Amino acid sequence: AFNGTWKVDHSENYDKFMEQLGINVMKRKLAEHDNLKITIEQTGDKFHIKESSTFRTKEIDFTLGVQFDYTMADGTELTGTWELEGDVLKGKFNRKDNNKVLTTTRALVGGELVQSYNYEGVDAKRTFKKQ
Ligand code: MYR
Repeated sequence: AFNGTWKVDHSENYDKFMEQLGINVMKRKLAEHDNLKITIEQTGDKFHIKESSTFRTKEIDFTLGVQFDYTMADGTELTGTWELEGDVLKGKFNRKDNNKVLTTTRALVGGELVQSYNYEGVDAKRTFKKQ
């Protein structure tokens, strides 16, 4: 059900979230308009993600419950896992540089893909529309 190509439509509190991550204002301004597009291909418990934005294109493979590494667009390295709880994908990642926790979820809400983010007490949300 997550399968498809999803293009970011709007974000809530994403600037504050990035600020909490320590991303400088210039990069935050660019990231607000990153035109993020993700293509999700799920086969059983395996996911193949194609990420494209004004920053980069990137392909990611992971298996539910299996730890993997991910580098954010600003270069920050994370390691963690995605798990499926009911219909919601729940991600728990640790920054490699300070070991602090970043959590994220993906859920389908009224035909849109909603991704939530939390880092050190700050929540954000990005809503994606299917292409
Ligand atoms: C994926 O499933 O797309 C790969 C793993 C994603 C890990 C969590 C992503 C957090 C991104 C935060 C963006 C911060 C702004 C640079």
